[in-house]
Amino acid sequence: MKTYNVAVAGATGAVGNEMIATLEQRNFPVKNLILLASSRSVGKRLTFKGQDIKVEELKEDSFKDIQIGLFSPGGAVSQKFAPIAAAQGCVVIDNTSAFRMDPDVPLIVPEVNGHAIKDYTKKGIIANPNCSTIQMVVVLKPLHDVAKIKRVVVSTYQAVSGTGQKAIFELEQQVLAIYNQRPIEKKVYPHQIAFNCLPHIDVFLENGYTKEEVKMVNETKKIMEDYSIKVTATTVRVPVFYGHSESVNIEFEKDIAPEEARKILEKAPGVKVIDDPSKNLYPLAIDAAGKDETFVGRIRRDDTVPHGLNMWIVADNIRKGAALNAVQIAEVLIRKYL
Ligand code: NAP
Ligand code: 3JN
Repeated sequence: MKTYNVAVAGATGAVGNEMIATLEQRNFPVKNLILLASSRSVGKRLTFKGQDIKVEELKEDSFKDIQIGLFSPGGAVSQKFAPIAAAQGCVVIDNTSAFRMDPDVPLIVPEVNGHAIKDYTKKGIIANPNCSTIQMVVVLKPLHDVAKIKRVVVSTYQAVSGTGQKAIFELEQQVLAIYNQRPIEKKVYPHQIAFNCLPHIDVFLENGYTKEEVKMVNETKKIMEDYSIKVTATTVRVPVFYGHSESVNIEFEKDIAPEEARKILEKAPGVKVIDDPSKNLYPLAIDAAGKDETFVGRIRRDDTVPHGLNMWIVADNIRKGAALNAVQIAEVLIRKYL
């Protein structure tokens, strides 16, 4: 079997760590694994298949003889280093927003638009979408194919792991401080996140929306390859460690009954329907954590519009929302092109 030299850039982060675990769990054909992070992490060691690997500093010469780069070192770092890696023949799968809306960079969720991976040749870069977009489009696409979506209204309930390792620590510390009646510290978020909800993810833009909300709108259209779909989003940070949840309202062109939607989604790749309210069964973040599937439930009619459905979509934001989706892209890449 052909094997590949793989680099993980941002290896010490929440996403990078999960990428290493996902490569191992899915038995990706790795010849050598190179782990890259900032100069702060040089000398740290991480484990891959029982082997201790030293973390190296991400530099311009880090990509000699590397065929695949899985990137999550932050937007500015990807912006600089992805083209440098690509110029050396490394296909970069980038988890940041740096290249997502670049018309010469495919933005891929394999279950939805895997065919577009072929366009990686344009820049040597493939973009991984935002986590909240990924879990929504794996559910929207099979429904769109049957009843054509006109408009989507989404509200998210996003876990702190989406902000990285420091935010996971901040939630833990605030819960402990409150339990021990000590004052809380706020370093990552502008407000207390423990026992609270913050309608604020990424920075605010002039139009009153946050950048996270705008990413969901623009990325959904690009991945679904349909710019006629109207999307509006409200993104909210909640005190959950892993697993983003979404309330999604969909207006279709044609009628689609909840039972039909359930049947379609039961057959959809990467989707699992959990929808039996009589037994209190619906998707939960704590159950989705560590799982590969995107879970959907609470599928019901929205009678306020001619052809509307409401549903609840949950996935592990660090797995399907980031690391797993990136490794799935790499799997298609090696199966078809490398
Ligand atoms: P994190 O836990 O804070 O980790 C950041 C990683 O980037 C660490 O490995 C860090 O290395 C590395 N890094 C920072 N500055 C660097 C530099 N100058 N050179 C090389 N490496 C550098 O954050 P995370 O949650 O893993 O997220 C990282 C990025 O992934 C985010 O900024 C975002 O763009 C993307 N992301 C995407 C999704 C998605 O929706 N698909 C979800 C979450 C994150 P050190 O440990 O050495 O500092
Ligand atoms: O907040 C979340 O739940 C997901 C965060 C993603 C994120 C965090 C910092 C920078 C991104 C992203 O993937 O869109 C970025 C970015 O690259 O813009």
